[in-house]
Amino acid sequence: MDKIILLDQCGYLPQMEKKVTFRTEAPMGFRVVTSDGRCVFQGTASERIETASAGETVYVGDFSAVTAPGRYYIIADAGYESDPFTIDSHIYEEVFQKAFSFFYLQRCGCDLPQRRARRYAHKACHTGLATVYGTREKREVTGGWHDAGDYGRYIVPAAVTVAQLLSACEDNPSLAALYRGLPGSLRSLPSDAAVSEDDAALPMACLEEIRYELEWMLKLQREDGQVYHKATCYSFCSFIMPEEEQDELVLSPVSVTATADFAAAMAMAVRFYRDKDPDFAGRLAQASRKAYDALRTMELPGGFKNPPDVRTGEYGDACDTDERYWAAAELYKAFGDACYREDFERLAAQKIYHGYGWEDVGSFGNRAYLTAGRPIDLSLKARIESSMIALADERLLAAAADGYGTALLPGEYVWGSNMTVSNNGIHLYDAWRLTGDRKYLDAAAQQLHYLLGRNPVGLCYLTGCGTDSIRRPHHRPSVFLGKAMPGMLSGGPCGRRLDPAAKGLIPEDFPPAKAHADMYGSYSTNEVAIYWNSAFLQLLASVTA
Ligand code: G3I
Ligand code: 9MR
Ligand code: ZN
Repeated sequence: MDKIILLDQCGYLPQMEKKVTFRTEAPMGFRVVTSDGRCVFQGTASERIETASAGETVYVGDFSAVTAPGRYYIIADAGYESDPFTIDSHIYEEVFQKAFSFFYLQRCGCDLPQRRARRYAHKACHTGLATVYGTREKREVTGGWHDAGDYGRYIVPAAVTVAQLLSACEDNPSLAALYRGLPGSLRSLPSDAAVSEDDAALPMACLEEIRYELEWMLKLQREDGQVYHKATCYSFCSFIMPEEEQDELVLSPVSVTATADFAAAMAMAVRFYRDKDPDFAGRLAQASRKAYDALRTMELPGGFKNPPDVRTGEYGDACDTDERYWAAAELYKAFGDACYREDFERLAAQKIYHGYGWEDVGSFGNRAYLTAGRPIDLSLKARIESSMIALADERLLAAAADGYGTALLPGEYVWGSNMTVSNNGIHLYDAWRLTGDRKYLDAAAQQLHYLLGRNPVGLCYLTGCGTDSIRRPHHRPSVFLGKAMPGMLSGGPCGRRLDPAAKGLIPEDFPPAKAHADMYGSYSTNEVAIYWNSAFLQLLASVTA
């Protein structure tokens, strides 16, 4: 039976707004009760919200007045009980730790020893040379993180993931500093980067993990500066462990989006590594500028398309202007050359772009320009800010019309909808930073609560967290080992049936926010991906900062 009371299964920080959804026919009285049965709050869920995305009318209650740390649950007057939850100022530390650990466990090209990876230990995978598509040239491209439930490694999502993880560290350095990696991981820090007192506030272990991806990305840049789109096999393998995928690796052709995103992510990374490792930062800077120079003469209209015999993820994107926009802003911030500023201002004069996802990356550009710390055009600054606030205002309206607080409209439940939920939260957070208006921060936090349990499916979408979370994600090691790796965000409901499992299991007329199948086969609703986890982590870090 469907759950009647929906809330964040992980819990709330004491000062957070706390809303709860009741799937009842009428307003519902409820009590917040401690685990030993003491009632600490009594209220009525009286706000009636017709929620189109879930095909339901629900009632919403508010227990923000409960702020004392503790373990609680909710009892409705009609007798229904909620999942238990915790109120505590440290509640999200473990969530952050788990979701960040995912990146270590996705590492490609190195042994994951048992003392660190436990059940998910495996031997080095994908260590063979890759063939440059259509040639006999071979290149060494080991390293990086597997993209998702498959073992491909793709530059476009990699760049976005790096940018979001760095943003998470920047927005909430003290949360990020608590990440110490998996058991034993500090031992693998380079000796000159040993954690000292001074470094206590710096997310060393996070930066070490992100560097693992950056080192791989550097290998995908061609001598002329252009960047290969991806390193994968020709097709997806079956549900096997990564080192068992022994098919030939192929480097798909270069693309504009890969080259631009690469330039941007490298430029962004420079400022995080400059003090800790100037040589590495220098390599990043050089690679970034070289990619940007190459980009000036690159034109591949229509975006990247898989060669006929390559059947792995495409990450095709017909519009590459927002990627150029992000690169120009990020290089201006990192290096200060007037040409980068001119490029950005020329593109921004035509359109202000937004987006923190693999396909739309404009928001990274806006952030970089606004925080460049260098001369910028003040009237353009004002236009970017008001465009960001207008976007957040649209999202605020959508969230208010949804009984679960999500800022998605019914038509927006696409493949990876949980990424969009996360990124909507970040747009709302951006508006909070610009205006100081608490309503944006509260709405941003609602996006987090939706992901962690206050949703129409009634599951915590992050594996291994909460009382009732995703158990059968489309993720090869999890399927092979029969146990969901912890800390992974499921892609989330998808309004269209885009895989055989979803077609077979989800009725055609099911409402979009419920169109999810916690089944291994459902890659369009229940896969995982590095850029979904990074979106989640950036949202988590920002709203709890
Ligand atoms: O862009 C259109 C939009 O205009 C339209 O309104 C909307 C309506 O459905 O669809 C949008 O296109 C969607 C596109 O993503 C952009 O969001 C497509 O329907 C949807 O099929 C497509 O899904 C992508 C999927 O690959 C299939 O290509 C996901 O975003 C993307 O995250 C996913 O990525 C895969 C990799 O290919 C392989 N590795 C796993 C990874 C995660 O599943
Ligand atoms: O595992 C693959 C997943 O990462 C992709 O998102 C998905 C869509 O491209 O494809 C999955 O692989 C399936 C393939 O497309 C068809 N044969 C079965 C594969 C595993 O379910
Ligand atoms: Zn691998």
